[in-house]
Amino acid sequence: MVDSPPSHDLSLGASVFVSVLTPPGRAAVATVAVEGEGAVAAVSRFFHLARGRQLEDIPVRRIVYGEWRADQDRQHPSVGEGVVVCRMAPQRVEVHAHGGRAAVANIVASLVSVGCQEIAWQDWVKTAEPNALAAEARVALAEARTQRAAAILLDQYRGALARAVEEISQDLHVGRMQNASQQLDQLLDRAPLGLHLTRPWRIVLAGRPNVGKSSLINALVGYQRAIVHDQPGVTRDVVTAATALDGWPVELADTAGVRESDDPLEAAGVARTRDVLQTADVVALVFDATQDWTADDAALLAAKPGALVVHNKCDLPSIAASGRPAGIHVSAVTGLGLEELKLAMTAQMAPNPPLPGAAVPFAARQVGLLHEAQRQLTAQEHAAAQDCLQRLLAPASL
Ligand SMILES: Nc1nc2c(ncn2[C@@H]2O[C@H](COP(=O)(O)OP(=O)(O)OP(=O)(O)O)[C@@H](O)[C@H]2O)c(=O)[nH]1
Ligand SMILES: [Mg+2]
Repeated sequence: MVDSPPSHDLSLGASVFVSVLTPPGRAAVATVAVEGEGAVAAVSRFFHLARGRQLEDIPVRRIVYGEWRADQDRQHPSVGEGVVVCRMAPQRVEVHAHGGRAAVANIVASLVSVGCQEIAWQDWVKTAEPNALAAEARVALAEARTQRAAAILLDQYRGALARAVEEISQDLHVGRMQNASQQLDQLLDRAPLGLHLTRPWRIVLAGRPNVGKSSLINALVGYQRAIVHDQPGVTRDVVTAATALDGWPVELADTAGVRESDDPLEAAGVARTRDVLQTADVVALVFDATQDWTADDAALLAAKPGALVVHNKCDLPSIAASGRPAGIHVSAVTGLGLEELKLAMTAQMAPNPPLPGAAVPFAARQVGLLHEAQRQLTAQEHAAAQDCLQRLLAPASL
C-alpha cells in the first residue's frame, strides 16, 4: 500500500522549530533537534519504528532506532535512512542521523514540508537556555579556541556574569550608587579581554626588510609558516598564523618590510602593512641588532609609540649603536629571548587576567548595555540604568 502524499496537515504554524545542532561537513553522526508543541507528531510523520510502535508511546529519554522515510521514499518503502531518535522532553525530540550533508538536509526538508520552522543552532540555543547571557555563553563556548578561553566562558555560562549584574541591580535598587558604579567599572575593565575570548588578539610583527620578521613568526609558531630569505623584500603580503600565547588565542601577522619601493607589488605589500598596523592589538617592531640604528628606524618607532621593541639576530655580534632604544633582545635562529618576547606580548594583551569564577562580559551586546548603564548612572538616570541591567538578564528573544 502506498501512503498518502505529503501535506501540511499538522497545523504546526511556526511553533515547531527544527535545528541542526552539529557543524556542517563530513562526520559520523549529525543531530537534528525538533522542539515545540507538535514536535513528536512532526517527527512521527517520517520516522518509522519497528513493529509498528508509535513514538508517542515511547517514554522520554528512551533511545529508539528506526527508519526515516521522506515522503518521496514512501513510493519505495525500501529506501529509508537508519536513524536513532530520542524524546529528550515531552515536546523535544532529537534525531541522530548519518553525518553527511544529504542525510541531514533530507530530514530537515521533510520537517519543513509539514510546517516546522528551520532555525540556526545559535537561535535554537536561545530557546533552550533560561536567559540571553547563558545562550550567548553557550554560543561563545563553541567558538572558543583555547582551553583558557573556554574556562572563562564556562564560568559565565554557569552564571558568573549574571550574578554580578544582579548584584549591581540590587545595589541600584537600595541606593548604593557608588558601589554599583564601581562594579560596572570593574566589569567594563574586563570587557576587552572578554571580547577576545572568541576573537583572537591580533599581534602584528613589522619592521624594515630583512630584519627577521618572518623568521620570528616561524620561531614563535614552531613551524615554517612564512618564507625566509636572505634577500630583503621577500614577504609581500600579510601572512597570518593562529596560535596560543599563555593560553590566550592569538593571530600572529607577518608583514612586508617597510621601505620606499618603486616596485608596485612591494609598494602594495607595504601599504597593506600600514593597514594591518591600524587594527593590531599588539605591535612588535622588529629591528636588526647587527645593523646601525638609522633615522628610518627611529621614524618607524615614533609612528608606533606603544609598540614592543624587538632587537633580532642577537646570536650575531650586535652593534651597540648610539640611539638604539631599550628593547627585547632575541634571536629567531637560536630562540634566545623568545620567552621574554612572549611574556611581553601577553602582558600587553591581558595585563590583569581574571581569577577563576570572575564575571567577564564577552559579547558586544553585553558590553554595550554595561556602558549604557554606566552612562545613565553618571547622568543620575537610575531607572534607565536599571533597565539596561534588566535587559542583560532577560530571556533571549529569537
Ligand atoms: N643569524 C641570524 N639570522 C637571522 C635571524 N633572523 C633572521 N635571520 C636571517 O635574516 C634573513 C632575513 O630573514 P627574514 O625572516 O626573511 O626577514 P624579513 O624581515 O621577514 O624580511 P622581508 O620579508 O624581506 O621583509 C634570512 O637570511 C634569515 O635567515 C637571527 O635571529 N639570526
Ligand atoms: Mg619576511
